[in-house]
Amino acid sequence: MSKPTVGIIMGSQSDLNVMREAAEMLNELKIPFELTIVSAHRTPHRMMDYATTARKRGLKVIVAGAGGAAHLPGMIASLTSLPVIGVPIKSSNSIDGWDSVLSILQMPGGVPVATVALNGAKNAGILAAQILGTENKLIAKKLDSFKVNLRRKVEASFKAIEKKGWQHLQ
Ligand code: RP5
Repeated sequence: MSKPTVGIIMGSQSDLNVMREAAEMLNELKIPFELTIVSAHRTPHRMMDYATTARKRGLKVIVAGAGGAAHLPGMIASLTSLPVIGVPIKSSNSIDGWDSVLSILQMPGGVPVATVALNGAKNAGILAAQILGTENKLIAKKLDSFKVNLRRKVEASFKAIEKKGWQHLQ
């Protein structure tokens, strides 16, 4: 098994239901990743250790998910120069999800976090793969076929609508 190039982390096990979509996407693309829990507030020393050793351990991208006062992605980005993709999660301590979105999105100048949509872990997995795909032709090829499949699905649905009429489709 080759070494993980993507690190998927989340603030709590309660985030896993959302974050598993990033893992499933990377699995589908056969990209080795590691997945663990790192809490900015409850395990701050572990967070520092994770971020400062990430590059040495072979990671190239970090996908970090958190909800509510979602400081994990931004703090990880403050501690490493690896690209960090932030996944805002609508968690039990979120008011309506905007708190998680804004905590991850509104980073100060100099410390970017590439923020996906609320609960957008699938897109975070795809974006991580796309970053790796800038250097890795095999990954780029798989992403190209992924996009072709997206197009084909839409084509199939508009062709079915044009042929049968929308009333006959689910
Ligand atoms: C955040 O608080 C975590 O990322 C999670 O989304 C949220 C709630 O955590 P639990 O109380 O469920 O552990 O730090």
